Amino acid sequence: HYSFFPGTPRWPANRRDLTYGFLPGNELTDEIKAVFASAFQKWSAVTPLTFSQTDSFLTADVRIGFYSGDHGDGEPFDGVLGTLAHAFSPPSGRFHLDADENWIVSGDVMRSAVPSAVDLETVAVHEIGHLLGLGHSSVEDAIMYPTITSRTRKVELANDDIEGIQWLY
Ligand code: TQI
Ligand code: ZN
Ligand code: ZN
Repeated sequence: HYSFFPGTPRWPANRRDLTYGFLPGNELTDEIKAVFASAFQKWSAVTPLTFSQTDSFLTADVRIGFYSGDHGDGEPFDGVLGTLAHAFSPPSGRFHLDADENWIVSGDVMRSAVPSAVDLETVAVHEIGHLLGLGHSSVEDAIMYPTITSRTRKVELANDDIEGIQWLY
């Protein structure tokens, strides 16, 4: 079953059209940006929320960046595997990914020759759930289930994810 953060934080009713921006300097390819667009689309399809990319990182509602190791928020990344990414509850909008992961952007993560390959969209869909206010779920098929077996791709929302997000919005 789905869960929420303590106090059930969510984006307020007057902030349902959210912008997202990428950390300047990360120099992300269009292919990587398309992965994030697809991940946001999974959640906008089942809520009144919309997401659009902005070039103004500092004023974006959701700020996405790839960082290595200690990056100043008290939750350092740890190199390959371990923590892959973290996102904070509403209305923080901070969405950080570990730059040291072997991110798979397109192609089949299950067939990757790299044992530590991590599917970017799988992690993005999960972290956006956190950004919107979902905690972890006890349902194994849910996007918000807290663990994943390696080299897995899971990007479709389960009924449990949809019920949780529709309770919030
Ligand atoms: N990052 C953890 C996560 O997003 C961070 C975290 C731990 C957390 N406890 C939390 C966030 C409690 C909110 C509330 O869950 S992670 C997965 C999964 C991670 C893990 O790097 O471990 C995914 C990131 F589910 F696959 F294990 C993304 Cl998809
Ligand atoms: Zn961080
Ligand atoms: Zn999580």
